[in-house]
Amino acid sequence: MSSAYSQADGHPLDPLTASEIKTAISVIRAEHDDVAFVNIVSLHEPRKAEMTAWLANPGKAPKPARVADIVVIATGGQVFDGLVDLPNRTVIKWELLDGLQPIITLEDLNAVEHVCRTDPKVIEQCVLSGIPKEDMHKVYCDPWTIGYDERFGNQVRLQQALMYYRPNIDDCQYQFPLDFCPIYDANKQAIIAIDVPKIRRPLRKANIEPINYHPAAINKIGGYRKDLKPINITQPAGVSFNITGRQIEWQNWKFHIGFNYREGIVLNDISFNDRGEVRPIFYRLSLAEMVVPYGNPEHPHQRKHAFDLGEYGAGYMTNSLALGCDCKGAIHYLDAELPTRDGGIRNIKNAICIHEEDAGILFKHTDFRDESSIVTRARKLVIQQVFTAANYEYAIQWIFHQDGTIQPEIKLTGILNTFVMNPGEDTHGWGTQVYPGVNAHNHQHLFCLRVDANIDGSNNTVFMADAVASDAPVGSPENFYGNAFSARRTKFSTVADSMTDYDGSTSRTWEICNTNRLHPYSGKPASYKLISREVPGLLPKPGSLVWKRGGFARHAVHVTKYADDQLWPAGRHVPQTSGERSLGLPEWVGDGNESIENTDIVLWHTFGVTHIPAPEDFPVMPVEPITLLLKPRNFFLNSPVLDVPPSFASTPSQVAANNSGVLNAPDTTSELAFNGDNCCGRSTTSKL
Ligand SMILES: *[C@@H]1O[C@H](CO)[C@@H](O)[C@H](O)[C@H]1NC(C)=O
Ligand SMILES: *[C@@H]1O[C@H](CO)[C@@H](O)[C@H](O)[C@H]1NC(C)=O
Ligand SMILES: *[C@@H]1O[C@H](CO)[C@@H](O)[C@H](O)[C@H]1NC(C)=O
Ligand SMILES: *[C@@H]1O[C@H](CO)[C@@H](O)[C@H](O)[C@H]1NC(C)=O
Ligand SMILES: *[C@@H]1O[C@H](CO)[C@@H](O)[C@H](O)[C@H]1NC(C)=O
Ligand SMILES: *[C@@H]1O[C@H](CO)[C@@H](O)[C@H](O)[C@H]1NC(C)=O
Ligand SMILES: [Cu+2]
Repeated sequence: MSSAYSQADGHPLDPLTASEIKTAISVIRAEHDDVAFVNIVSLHEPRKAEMTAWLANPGKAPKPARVADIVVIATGGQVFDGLVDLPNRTVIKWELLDGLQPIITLEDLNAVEHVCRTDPKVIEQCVLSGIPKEDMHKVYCDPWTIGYDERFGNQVRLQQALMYYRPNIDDCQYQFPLDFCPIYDANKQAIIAIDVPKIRRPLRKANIEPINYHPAAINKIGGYRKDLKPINITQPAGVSFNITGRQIEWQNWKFHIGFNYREGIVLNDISFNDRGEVRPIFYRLSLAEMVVPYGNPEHPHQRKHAFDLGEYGAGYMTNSLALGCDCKGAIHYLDAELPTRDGGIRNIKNAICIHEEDAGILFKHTDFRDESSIVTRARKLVIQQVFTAANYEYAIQWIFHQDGTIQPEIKLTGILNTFVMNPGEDTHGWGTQVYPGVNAHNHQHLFCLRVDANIDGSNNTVFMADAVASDAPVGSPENFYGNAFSARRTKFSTVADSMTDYDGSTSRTWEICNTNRLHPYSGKPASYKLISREVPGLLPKPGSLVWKRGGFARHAVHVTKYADDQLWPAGRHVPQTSGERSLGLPEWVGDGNESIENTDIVLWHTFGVTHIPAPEDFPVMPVEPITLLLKPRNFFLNSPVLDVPPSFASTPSQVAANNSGVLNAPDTTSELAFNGDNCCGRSTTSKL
């Protein structure tokens, strides 16, 4: 029994190992012989009370048991949710789901294209579009979740096939979209309907050059730029972090790096060693959900609003990363192990990359009197994954800074979702012609960051801070000159108080505070401030399908009281939810009267971009970054980076004594760009 159980020495939040996944599947199969497809086998995270007891005393407290969270599809198409206690090899929960569809896996997606190519009705539509029926091998589809289609409900498991054509196998198919949309039933493995628009739009004529991004295509249009010299990153003494299991230590930070099929990277038990005091900051951080609503109102485009995490999984879609391409320098990788549909194991090599980067100036000051100065360089630690959601790529970076700041950053790239347009057709502003005959529809990328806060302990309170002018008029005693302003702080006492939106005009931020620990100088509570400036509102209207299904996106911030298993704000099973009764966060918010003051809380932050496509985004989009900060405020006694060795430091007395100053970390690799040509400053001798 113990031979298949290999996790004995691991951390309770480590992802399930391949052997644990296999054990879980064999336990289920032994009891249920009708399991047709494995959908999910993932760590069922330990209950927080049990977990925090263990974290506080890993030597003595009982170690939380390893439990597998399982979803399977049975031969009749029914879906079961289960839990397997791994050490005991027992099924501790088994539940038939009604009207809920589990995540669509890559294998589910891959099944659709073949069926489309051989379906007579799809072939008929291809021929009507101008594709000879012998060319069906040149027809491709990106299967998407259907969103919710009231004609079919949610008892059958569906995908919608967005259709494309490739004249040549290496052509970018997104320049040849087709105008009809087959609907695939996963249980029947057949096309059950085709949505055909009233106005037909035949395949774009190949009378203009195809646009592609592969090397042969670039060579045809003049070749690659020749004026790039190599930039080499050298780390001659290796990296400054160490890793034990999945626990990383770097520059006073310590945390555990988890991973699951759904959220991808999950960071746990994040603490900072503040001059000897290990201070907890976050219990768990993850990107918990996202939704990409499209803005074209014409049927069936309203169905395009993918929940990429809840409907496909950022872990399931994760790329295997390559040295020097996705991450540069000295890289440490972590693999991921995930179940396959038939109960095997898929290993994603290099699913997560971990590396350091130079991060410019950390701080600097020059005394203008004598040019005595100090300059200290920063570096950052990056934990990264990249996932591909059909046409689009998302690079998720969790960036740690030396000053206690955590910066989640998402880089959007990949290819626009496109639809065919007739010559001269009016897009009505719902999209942009990015290439002749190619319409890229407007859309939003709205991400939900889940912040399970633990600022100096679990009793935290959230405030909203707005920079506002004094209410007192000019000439009044309190504001005689009219210049007064301050940060107005609004405490969130209840969940309803916390449901707030972004306001750039007041530089609005949110502060997660421990009001039990006041700063000795400022008198303010120890806190982490959420600074996020790309926070578009949800554009689909209240009452719309997206508004109902993606309740988390109705506000920039929601704060709820912590509860085990409240992890995913659009619900546990997202595909084909109708939004009649919004699942996830709206359920947890309830009537909003729960107290969230000085207790264990979770902050949900929805941020992102509204993407009005442009030709520069096509055929493959240069990275667009979206970033935000979780920044310590009134947390450290003073600047927490004074002890980072400077690159250069000179004092007024050293300047007066003609002593050039102290180089603490002489940089022997930087050099003048143009030898002898003093282009960039006063000093020709320094190598700063
Ligand atoms: C697993 O077995 C142990 C030891 O027999 C028992 O104490 C524990 O309650 C069992 N766990 C479950 C979930 O049944
Ligand atoms: C920089 O890297 C390139 C390979 O990318 C290598 O050919 C070259 O020798 C390196 N240069 C130095 C100075 O290390
Ligand atoms: C990891 O690094 C930290 C400081 O960077 C050090 O205190 C700790 O002892 C190291 N741990 C291991 C296991 O090397
Ligand atoms: C949180 O506050 C409650 C109520 O005041 C208290 O009982 C509990 O011990 C506190 N928890 C922590 C971790 O400080
Ligand atoms: C919250 O509201 C519900 C009904 O609206 C009520 O039953 C409950 O007592 C209220 N709770 C608090 C803490 O006010
Ligand atoms: C410092 O150097 C300058 C010129 O290099 C010289 O004029 C000055 O006297 C020196 N000062 C001291 C204190 O040595
Ligand atoms: Cu976009």
